[in-house]
Amino acid sequence: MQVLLLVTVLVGCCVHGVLCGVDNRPKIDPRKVWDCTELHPIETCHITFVVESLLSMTFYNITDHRREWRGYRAAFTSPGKLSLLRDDVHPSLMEKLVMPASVDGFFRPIIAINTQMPGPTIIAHADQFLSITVYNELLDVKGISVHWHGMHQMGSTRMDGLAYITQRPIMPFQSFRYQFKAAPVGTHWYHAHTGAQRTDGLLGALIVKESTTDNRYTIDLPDQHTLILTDWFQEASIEVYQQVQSRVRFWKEMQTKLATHYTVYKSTFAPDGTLIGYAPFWSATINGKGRHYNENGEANFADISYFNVVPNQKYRFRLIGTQSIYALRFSIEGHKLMVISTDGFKINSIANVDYVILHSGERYDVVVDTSGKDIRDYWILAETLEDLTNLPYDIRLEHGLVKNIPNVLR
Ligand SMILES: [Cu+2]
Repeated sequence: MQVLLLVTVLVGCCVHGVLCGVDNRPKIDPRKVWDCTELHPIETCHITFVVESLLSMTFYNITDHRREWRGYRAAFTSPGKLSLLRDDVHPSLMEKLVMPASVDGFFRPIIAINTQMPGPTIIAHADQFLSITVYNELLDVKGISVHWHGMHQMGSTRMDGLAYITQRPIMPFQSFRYQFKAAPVGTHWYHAHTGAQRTDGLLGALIVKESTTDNRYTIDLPDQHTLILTDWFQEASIEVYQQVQSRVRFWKEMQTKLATHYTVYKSTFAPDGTLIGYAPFWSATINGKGRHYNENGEANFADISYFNVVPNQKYRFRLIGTQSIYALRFSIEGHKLMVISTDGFKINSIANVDYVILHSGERYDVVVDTSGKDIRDYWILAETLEDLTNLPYDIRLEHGLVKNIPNVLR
């Protein structure tokens, strides 16, 4: 009788997956690029997104497509070099670990897709069917949805990803399968369409390739030359939004000073008087990497993105603006740009452009010509547009950063 009872208890545990090591979480596919163009255009491309609450500057171990619960916090100890903060972890473990994003070198809650931020790049044929299953594994028990920015969704309105409008949000530990045709061609993206989740990292590039190559450029590698630009704050997006929308403006300084002495951040403006900074700029990143600059203009050790090119070629670079507040002026040191398309639409090319300005949601495809250039690294710049020349000193100090130079063309 005693034996029978013991067996019953064990079976009960297995059913709930608690003691038997059963993990019911969806499996994580770690690939950074889902290249659906490897399939025939009439074949449906099946993609899986696992959306999770993770931390920047933290490594995770993925074994058998499942992420271990514990993370390993890291720091930049010299320019671009990450080290684990715990010395009881064997260094060889680091090679096995993955970091969703180092962003600007600061530790912060983020939202990752398949343990990556930004999420994986999707590359599709024109008119190819995509089937994307999105699992909501967030810890904060909120619904999510994913909007496919730029997709016309002809005949598939229900797949537009607008929570409470075209679908119910995907509730915690549930999933939703988006099925739609990748059209029109061009540089597009996807992002959360609920609350402030987009600017915490629930986003990525969605590239729909033309069937023929445009002769204005020779090399089009969306897996390598897609640049996701964003502004990045120390606080989770919901805190930034709450402060700004409650009309108290931004009061971070108050918490470190006497209440009688606090300074609320004062908004900054463009040279033409346009309000552009209602929360202080902190950092900008390209593809989840960038450096933070302090009030003296000194950069920290955070890693930056590198984009490989060779001489005497014309490359198509695809720029995607995904910021929450700040527009960014994009340029490449020593190179003029040729703008060939915007927001996914081809335009009559505009050559000899010094810079393009990207607001949130905007895309520009530019041709970078490497002919006649010295062989060396060139800075890629993403700068805010604020006029800081006539501001009182304390606001400059609070504002911190004048110029952000996060990335390199090499
Ligand atoms: Cu959008």
